[in-house]
Amino acid sequence: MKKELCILPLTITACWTSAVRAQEKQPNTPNVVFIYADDIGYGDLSCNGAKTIHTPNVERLARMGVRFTNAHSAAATSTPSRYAMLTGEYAWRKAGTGIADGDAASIIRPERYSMADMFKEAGYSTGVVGKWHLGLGDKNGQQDWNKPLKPGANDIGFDYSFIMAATGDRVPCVFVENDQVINLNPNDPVQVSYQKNFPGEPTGKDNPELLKMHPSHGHNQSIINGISRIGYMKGGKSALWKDEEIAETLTHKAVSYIESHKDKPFFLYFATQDAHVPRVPSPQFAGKSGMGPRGDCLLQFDWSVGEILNTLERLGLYNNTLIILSSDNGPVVDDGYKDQAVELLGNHKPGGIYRGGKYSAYEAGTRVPCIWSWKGVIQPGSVSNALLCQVDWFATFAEMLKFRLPEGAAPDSEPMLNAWTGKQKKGRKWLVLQNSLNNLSITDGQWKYLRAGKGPAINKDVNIELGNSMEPQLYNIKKDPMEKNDQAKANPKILKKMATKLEEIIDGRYGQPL
Ligand code: NG6
Ligand code: CA
Repeated sequence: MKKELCILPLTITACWTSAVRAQEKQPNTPNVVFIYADDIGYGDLSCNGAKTIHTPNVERLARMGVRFTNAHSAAATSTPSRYAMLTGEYAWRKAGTGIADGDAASIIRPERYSMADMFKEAGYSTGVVGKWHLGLGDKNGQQDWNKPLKPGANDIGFDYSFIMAATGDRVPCVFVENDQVINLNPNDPVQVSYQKNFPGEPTGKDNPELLKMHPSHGHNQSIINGISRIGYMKGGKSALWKDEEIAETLTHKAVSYIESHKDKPFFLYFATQDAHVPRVPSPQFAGKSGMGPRGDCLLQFDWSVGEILNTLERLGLYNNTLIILSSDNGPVVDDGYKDQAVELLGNHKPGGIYRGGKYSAYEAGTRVPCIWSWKGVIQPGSVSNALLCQVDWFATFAEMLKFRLPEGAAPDSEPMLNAWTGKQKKGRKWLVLQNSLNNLSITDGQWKYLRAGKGPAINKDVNIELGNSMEPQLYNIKKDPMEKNDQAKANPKILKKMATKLEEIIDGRYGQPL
């Protein structure tokens, strides 16, 4: 299927003049900057009550805008959250949207109408900098990393991309700029396999003596910069990133993107690697939090936020920029490396008061930090308890731009501009969420029903309750936000109502499967 760049009733002229319209329609066409953290939990930031970690730049952003207390990522892990955010479709509707390997093919295919497509059509420049984790290339495991990796971010609506293919702990450990691995020496090509090692290459499993950071579980394959990763890679020495420089590199790219696009509307999706594993802060932050590398990476994230804010302020863009900060899923302490995160945690509660964490169907899995700031439109320093989800950003931006989406685009995304700008305290009527095993839950803001599903109750490696159970669960989230008292047996009527609604939403898809 070919992507319809502009469908009826939009006329070709409307398309052609969209850039002009975009400029004229202020304040409906603010610049949009996402700062999207990785694995940073609700309780990890001082604006949400953290006491032992101080994140002043995030606080500064919160003072400028509205801070949400009940905003969710669409899933409890990265790939499905990002998929849902950029397509406006719940990821559980689409096979192959689980945590992607580093050699996964493009998960959002070019024919899919994405959020970036919409911004582009509305006359925006569109850029993505940072963690991608949505696959690259045409076929799983078949990429030639020494040639253009197509399709990629530039084929789903981004004019500019500077990305990590997957995650910091997955090979290949290289940056990809506009489809091409950068700093590559043609005499030392990159090879990647998620099947088997390349003969003679050391691994974390067989050569622990070569490691500067040891895995606690998994992460024992190719060794890059003294850290063993998921997957095998060989070659590309000149292209390898240095882990302690990732935050700086990405932040500087994001800053220069803003600088060079300041004169017309732009959309920047800046996805940090902090505080995902492996946590290797720059010397500026190493040892500064007293909580080990995880805490240091939270400070580093805050620094990145500060750099973005300083840039927007310096360029006089505050007045016409919508700044959004959030995270792709909840927090995890030990996610596979012995980095002292558990030992040095002290009283810090990465998920705030909430149960579970990354991977989990319980609240801490998806209830993430979230701030929207837009000078002149959003009341500074406000707080909203509305039930909201990142899957709605797509339709909300369409509402903001007065942009008519093509039929079938963003099928699960609800336009909620008044809620996201803090003007209305009511959020979603129903929200469906997924944990790492695609077990679904549904909430109406008061009740939360967890559908029965297979899987362990706890992931012992990461020490997180996943919410999987062969019995359905029901919690009164309003009265019992910590999900302590399962009400399933006591409230069969509510249980049935929630279960029925969930099945209805599962069955009633509006768009066409691609
Ligand atoms: C898990 C990894 C974890 C992390 C996660 C993805 C192991 C044992 N664990 O499979 O370390 O990489 O995938 O995280 O390999 S996410 O935030 O990108 O979804
Ligand atoms: Ca994540």
